Amino acid sequence: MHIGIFGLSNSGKTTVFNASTRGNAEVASYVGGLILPNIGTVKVPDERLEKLSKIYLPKKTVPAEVTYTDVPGLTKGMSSGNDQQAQTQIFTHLRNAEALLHVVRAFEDENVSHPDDSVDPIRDIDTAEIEFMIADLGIIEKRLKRIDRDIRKLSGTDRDRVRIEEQTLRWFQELLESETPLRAVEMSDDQEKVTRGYRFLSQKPQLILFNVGEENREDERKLIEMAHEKFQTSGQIPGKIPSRMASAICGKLEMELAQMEEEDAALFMDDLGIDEPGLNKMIRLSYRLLGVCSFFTVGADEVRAWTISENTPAQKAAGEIHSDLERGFIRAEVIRYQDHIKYGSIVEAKKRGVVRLEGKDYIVRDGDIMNIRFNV
Ligand SMILES: Nc1nc2c(ncn2[C@@H]2O[C@H](COP(=O)(O)OP(=O)(O)OP(=O)(O)O)[C@@H](O)[C@H]2O)c(=O)[nH]1
Ligand SMILES: [Mg+2]
Repeated sequence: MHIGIFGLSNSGKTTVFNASTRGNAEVASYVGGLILPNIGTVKVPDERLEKLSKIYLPKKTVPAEVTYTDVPGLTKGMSSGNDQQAQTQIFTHLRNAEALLHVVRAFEDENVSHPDDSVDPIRDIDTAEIEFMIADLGIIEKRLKRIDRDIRKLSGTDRDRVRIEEQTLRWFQELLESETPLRAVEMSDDQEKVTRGYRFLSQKPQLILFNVGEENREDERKLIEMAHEKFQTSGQIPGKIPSRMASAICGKLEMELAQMEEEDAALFMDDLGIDEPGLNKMIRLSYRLLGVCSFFTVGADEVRAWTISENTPAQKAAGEIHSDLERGFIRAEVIRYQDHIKYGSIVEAKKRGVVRLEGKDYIVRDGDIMNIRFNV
């Protein structure tokens, strides 16, 4: 599970990266013309896991994880100027990510320069989106130049496949030329299959994260609403995987919070009138953006969150724990998290009849607590 952080230079990417990974990277560095990104793994905060842990007092509590990659920012004219090579490298790192976190500057600070010389978050979202669309177009044009020759060389189903690829790419080309990002369109399975390998940037799910200053924290809501309106981002809609979401944090404040001891941080948040760091929400949203959810296993040894794609059947989910559990799957004992909390223990929950036995095709839901019965 891998998320790429991008944005214009000085938008606060490394600040957000450091706060979430509790790291101290200075800048994503260039070494001999090569970009070395900062890579860090983050535990997904989940109060359900904490509550289960308080019930079981296990030796180990293992949360779900997400990996973030922080690359240098885009600068003005990068796609055409001398920095073209740098941009190609940055985009290659981003293409390898499953979803993107777009850090957008919304803080004022005259000591921090902006590549466009003024703070204008909505404009910056457009700027980055256009760079993505230009890059995607470039890839498509290059491929289309040679695709006829390939089609002539091929026959049968291979030729059919490349024909579908060609049609899909021509359609994408039209969309991009009319400034429609590819994440906005619905594709057939065939179209998806023949274009998957391109890993287009404008197709990746995206979380827009406004980095607001301490002095304009109250602008958060306004910015998010603007993004909802202008970029059709959505909040968390149950049962639906959104392709673009918007949220906000105050990077500088989060950085300070991340460096404090837990108790001091709690006091500090009390003063600010917030009940959890903004980063937690950001991490949860980006986890969700990946189209994944968590189920739990519980016991005296370990209470653990497991990451699965939404709509995963029980047998396949069991394979996430161990391949033997998938191979020898018999049934899954399943209890909803809320029921477990309500009745305090599985034994009590069983008495109340809320522990169900499910077969291999049962679609696991976010927050299910599972015990897999298997035989190998
Ligand atoms: N005032 C203020 N400054 C911030 C905030 N977030 C980041 N900064 C400052 O902005 C500057 C750039 O922050 P970085 O996190 O390095 O930005 P970046 O996006 O990683 O920059 P590049 O990697 O060069 O693209 C630093 O001096 C930060 O201290 C904020 O919320 N408020
Ligand atoms: Mg940086």
